[in-house]
Amino acid sequence: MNDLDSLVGAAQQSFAASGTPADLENAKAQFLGKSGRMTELMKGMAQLSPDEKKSRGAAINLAKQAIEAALTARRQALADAELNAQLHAEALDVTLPGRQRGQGGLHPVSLTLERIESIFGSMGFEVADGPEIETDWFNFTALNTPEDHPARSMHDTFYLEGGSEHAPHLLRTHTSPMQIRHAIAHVKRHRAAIDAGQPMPEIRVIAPGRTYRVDSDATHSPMFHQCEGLWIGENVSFKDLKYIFTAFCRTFFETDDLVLRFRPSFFPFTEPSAEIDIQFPSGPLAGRWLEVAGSGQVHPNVVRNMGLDPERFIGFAFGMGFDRLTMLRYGVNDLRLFFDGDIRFLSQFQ
Ligand code: 2NL
Repeated sequence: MNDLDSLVGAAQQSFAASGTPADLENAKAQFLGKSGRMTELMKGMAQLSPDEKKSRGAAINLAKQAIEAALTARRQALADAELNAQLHAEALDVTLPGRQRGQGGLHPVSLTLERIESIFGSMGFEVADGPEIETDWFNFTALNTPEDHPARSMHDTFYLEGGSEHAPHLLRTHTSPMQIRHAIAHVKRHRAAIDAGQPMPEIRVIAPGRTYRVDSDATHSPMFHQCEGLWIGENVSFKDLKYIFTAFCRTFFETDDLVLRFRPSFFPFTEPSAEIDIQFPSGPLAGRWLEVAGSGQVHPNVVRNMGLDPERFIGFAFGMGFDRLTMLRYGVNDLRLFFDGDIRFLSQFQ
């Protein structure tokens, strides 16, 4: 092996041993640089004869080309390795499933609300909406509730600052005020026809929503959900109430032989009044009377506060808490579970 072959071999070895582009450039300097070994060989040519120069020059050139080719190949190999390492490090598996966003769903009490609206909607009831902050006229006075009634005390009702001495503001204690507002607007729209003795389209409305009372324990929450219903016309009687409410309960609980009981009671806004109890024919609650609603024929004073003559217009109303209906339907025994916001509990109702 001559000196040029061993130089080429040394360069190839040195390039192969260079693990990074910087190492490789250092190795290159040793062989091809200004004071590198190739330059040394060229200098050695000075003493040669013209013929020797010619053949030696050609041999050196071949050796130089071989070293440059080895350098280029190694540069390419290092660049490829770097690119591969980068591609590997930044690898994306496009076949992996995406990160799902939670589906979300309705709260069980909202599911009940939708059921109530749909069932009463199918029986021709509109859905009223209205403010949660009320004046005491809409919440109490219009509903024939006397000034000294215990429900009006600060013990039972959340009063708010603002309002006036004659119209204090409060958090509504039932959803009746929405029905009063709905009835007054309805009567206003049909005032001319009513006064002319023509028929008025009946008031048939439900009012679902949040209500507030100063009360908090295992079975009472200061905020709870209520749905009231109101049907006023010239020929509406207690038997319509019994029919409507029976149909509602049987549809709501999907139990055709559910039994209802109307038990005499008292409310300031109805006369006569009745509690409504239900009884399941079978299942874990069979044989027990469960109170689900209050009801009655709308008191003449309340009919008058709607702008109607109680001698001509008559009707019924009812009110029920639907947190309790939700508990009964799903077999939940603690009201607080609905308001704790534990997703493990709430997600079971989807
Ligand atoms: C109960 C009792 C009841 C009403 C609510 C009502 C509404 C108007 C006129 C007359 Cl606008 N009455 N609502 C009537 C009877 C009972 O609720 O225990 N609710 C949970």
